[in-house]
Amino acid sequence: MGTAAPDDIHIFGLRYYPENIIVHTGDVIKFVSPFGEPHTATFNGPTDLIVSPFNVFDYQDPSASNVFDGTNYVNTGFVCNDEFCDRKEAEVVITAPVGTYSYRCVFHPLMVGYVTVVDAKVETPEEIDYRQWAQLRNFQMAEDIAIGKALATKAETEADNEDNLVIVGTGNGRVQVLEFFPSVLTITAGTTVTFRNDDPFTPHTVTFNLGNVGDGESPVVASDDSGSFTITSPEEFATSGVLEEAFNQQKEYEFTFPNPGTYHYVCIYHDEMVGTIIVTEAADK
Ligand SMILES: [Cu+2]
Repeated sequence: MGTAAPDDIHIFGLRYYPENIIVHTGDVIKFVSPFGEPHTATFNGPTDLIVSPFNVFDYQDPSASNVFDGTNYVNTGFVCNDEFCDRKEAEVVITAPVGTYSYRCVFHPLMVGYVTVVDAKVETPEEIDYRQWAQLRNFQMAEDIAIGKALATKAETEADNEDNLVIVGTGNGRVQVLEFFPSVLTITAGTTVTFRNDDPFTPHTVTFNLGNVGDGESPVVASDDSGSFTITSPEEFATSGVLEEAFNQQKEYEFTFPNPGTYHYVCIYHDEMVGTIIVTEAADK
């Protein structure tokens, strides 16, 4: 489940690798998630994910049975390599008859995998040559990393060409790029910066000084629900709240910086995402 690019851009594939697996009745599929992003493998789960992606916590725990007979609900629960999940791997026993079955991740509406059960007399690719499996997996990972790099280049170019714009991650539902573009932006005092999430399916926040959050404040609730907020000092807590088109249609937030200083911010969901705004004296002072 999921992949990551080896170099400096944080690209994550929202896909099962391989996406399609061929098994016999009685085989056990092991789902492993090596990264922090949570996933599930859910058979006969919810179908309204794109409409209401945030009912996902209903699916946090594994279903009572991990035996999939072709018609029943089976859910691995949250799987990831992070304290957020109880487990890094999960197994599903396939007892379904010959046929093709789909399953999906309740977190990521476009993440769908397929299990094809073949007759016992038919060899599966694993039996023919184990390397075929690895090759397919690697091919699909390489494909997604290339998509991620293209998305990153597009975001980088767009942010470069537009003044005072920070792109808060990008993605297409199958691949997510967890970066701020640019990660360091220098502006003069009094400038307003627009922060825009270009990934319609991944929630992000732009949060300054999480350590100084006050009573009754929360990083997921915008500092001002008008869509813009003025930050007066580098120590002040401020947040955009959740930016995600599919969830709440709030994909942009503006912050104004009247005072010089170095302002660090993070996305509370993704450790990879850290950014800095450097505010210099206004030219006319
Ligand atoms: Cu994020």
